[in-house]
Amino acid sequence: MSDKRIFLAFGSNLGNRLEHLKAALKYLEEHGVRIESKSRVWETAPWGETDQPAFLNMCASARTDLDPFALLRLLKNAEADLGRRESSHWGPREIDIDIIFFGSLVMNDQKLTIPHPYMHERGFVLKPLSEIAPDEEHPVSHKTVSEMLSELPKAELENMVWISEI
Ligand code: PH2
Ligand code: MG
Ligand code: MG
Repeated sequence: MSDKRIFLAFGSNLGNRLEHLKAALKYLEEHGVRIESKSRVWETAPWGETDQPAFLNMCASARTDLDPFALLRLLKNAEADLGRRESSHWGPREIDIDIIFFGSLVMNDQKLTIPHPYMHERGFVLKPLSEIAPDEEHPVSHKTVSEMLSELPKAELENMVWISEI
């Protein structure tokens, strides 16, 4: 069994958003994902589908023995158990947990793309990620998280404020 370092992004914009983030971290700890570091929690303007409530977003690094598909299944189970209902692709959700990096793995499967295909465009991922892993390299572009963050359009970071520690 190989132990991999992974980075996850969390988001919630329905119900008690902070409690959803806390419950997600607890759920993962109880199911074989060892959380190693956590960013602060940021409130961010909705991206993609803009007519929906503001999100709370955060990132965490963790270690796991699970393979990528087992990890994806666990994240989907966590989302369902924590009360996530069906919504549109970029629509509102109680909790969303996405795989950003999985070691230095690169994969493009119908069900799972790693690294996350939009991570380099999203302030709500890169800003929290930069708090815990500024020097982590994207395995395809070889840019660090800090570099990707500095290349974002300014507007992408304007509508986000940090809310609390977690
Ligand atoms: N997630 C989405 C769509 N839009 N916007 C923000 N600010 N934060 C998110 O986590 C988010 C989003 C779909 O996963
Ligand atoms: Mg998402
Ligand atoms: Mg998701």
